[in-house]
Amino acid sequence: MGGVADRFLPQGYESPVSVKERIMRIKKVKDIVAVEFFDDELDLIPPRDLKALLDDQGLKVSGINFNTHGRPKWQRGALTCPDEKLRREAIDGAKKIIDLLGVFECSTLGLWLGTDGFDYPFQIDYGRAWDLLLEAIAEIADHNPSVRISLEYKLKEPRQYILLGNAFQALYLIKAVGRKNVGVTVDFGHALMAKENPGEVVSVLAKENVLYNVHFNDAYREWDDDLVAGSTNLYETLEFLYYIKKSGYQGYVGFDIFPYRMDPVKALELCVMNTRALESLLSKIDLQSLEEAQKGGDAGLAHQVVRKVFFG
Ligand SMILES: [Mn+2]
Repeated sequence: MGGVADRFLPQGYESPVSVKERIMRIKKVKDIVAVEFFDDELDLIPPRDLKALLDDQGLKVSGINFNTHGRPKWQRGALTCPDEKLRREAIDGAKKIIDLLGVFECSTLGLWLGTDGFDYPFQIDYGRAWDLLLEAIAEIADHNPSVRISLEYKLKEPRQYILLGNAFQALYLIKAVGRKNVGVTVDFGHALMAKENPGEVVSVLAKENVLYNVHFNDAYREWDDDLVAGSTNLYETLEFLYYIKKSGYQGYVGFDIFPYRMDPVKALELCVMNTRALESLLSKIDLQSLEEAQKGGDAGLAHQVVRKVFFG
């Protein structure tokens, strides 16, 4: 919502934008009911002041994410940091956000662990790293079992390999840790990047009751492009939304985008317009014919059913 930067223009594509101005920008977009943010926003504004600003605009908080990637002390890992003192600070930092969620009437802590991973062969002992990760997630989950811990996987970046790189590594962690309040944030672009089919992932995670949050965007697959949702890969996007709906998912669909060279309000408006238009296309699919085609595993028949919503 403003001041977006990348490594080629680290000072940002526009001057930094205040929290209040960013909230006002969000409010300009119809149908946006909630915001999700990283905890470092709270370095700029006290929690109660931020809550008041959001209340003034009628916006809820869908989740707060713990920023471990933007703090140099955790460059070699946060929950798996080899320095036990810094690792303890990371676990306690997550718990501190959990304790703050009540202020925002929010029950979801997002964990995207961008630095918990490795860059080179032989750099870390994978078994030890996974033990540390499992122990840390268990401790964070047990801190308040009524808070949902939503793990956002991503194949790479900033690390060359992130430990939680795909949906099934996340699902393995959830099964191994055995806590009822740990689930997954599926980011459409992260799924593409991991060579996953986003619709399949949503379907399986929902079946396991661990689909906690959805980040909707688009990408060309090689990278986490964070493009406007519904702008690039239409069939797979339509299928993604189909399985979100079919699974009975009751959570938020959030837009996680980086509109570097685009007006952020316009980009967010386009996300909403595309989502609404895709929902309307979904309602036009002949579900009975689709299910018949799927029973036989016939791609030709299935495609014939779905293509009609695009081509009539
Ligand atoms: Mn995301």
